[in-house]
Amino acid sequence: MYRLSLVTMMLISGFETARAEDRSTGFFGGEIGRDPLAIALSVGLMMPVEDGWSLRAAGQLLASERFTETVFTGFEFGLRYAPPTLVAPFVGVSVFGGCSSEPAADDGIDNDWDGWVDEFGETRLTGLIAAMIPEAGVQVRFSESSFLALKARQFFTTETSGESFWTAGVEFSFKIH
Ligand SMILES: [Ca+2]
Ligand SMILES: [Ca+2]
Repeated sequence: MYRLSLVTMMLISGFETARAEDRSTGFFGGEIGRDPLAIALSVGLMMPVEDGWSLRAAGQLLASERFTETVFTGFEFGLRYAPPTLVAPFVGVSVFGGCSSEPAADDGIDNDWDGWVDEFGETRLTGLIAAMIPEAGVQVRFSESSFLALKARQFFTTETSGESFWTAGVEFSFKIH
């Protein structure tokens, strides 16, 4: 827990530095794991800090056939190092926190505490998840701010079944301003 809060503090101070430089790029990616069958989709922002280091923040959907609740959505924060070459191997690590939910518009309860009972689209929380995700891969740059990456990641999750697994996937980064 101490290590996790230390990482969080490092990420927050890093994000403040990155915001000042304002050179962020957007990215989206998808990956799949075969044993167990798992899928992760992410869309986010990547902010160069210095000398090849980047901070990353993304919304992520994570699903696995072995999870108690199959699909979780949440946010991921991470750090990646890639040398500034045309073709660059990279390594990184991120933390993910998410939740799962189900429709709850017919149970007579205000599940989301917004003052409306059983309003259209109301859902109830069914599970929480956290994960630590080391990664490695190779990226090919098209310009200063865009690249295509092939990546492999290992998920260590708080789930009680299928808690650890590998995925492989692709990621595309693009300029946003
Ligand atoms: Ca409600
Ligand atoms: Ca309800």
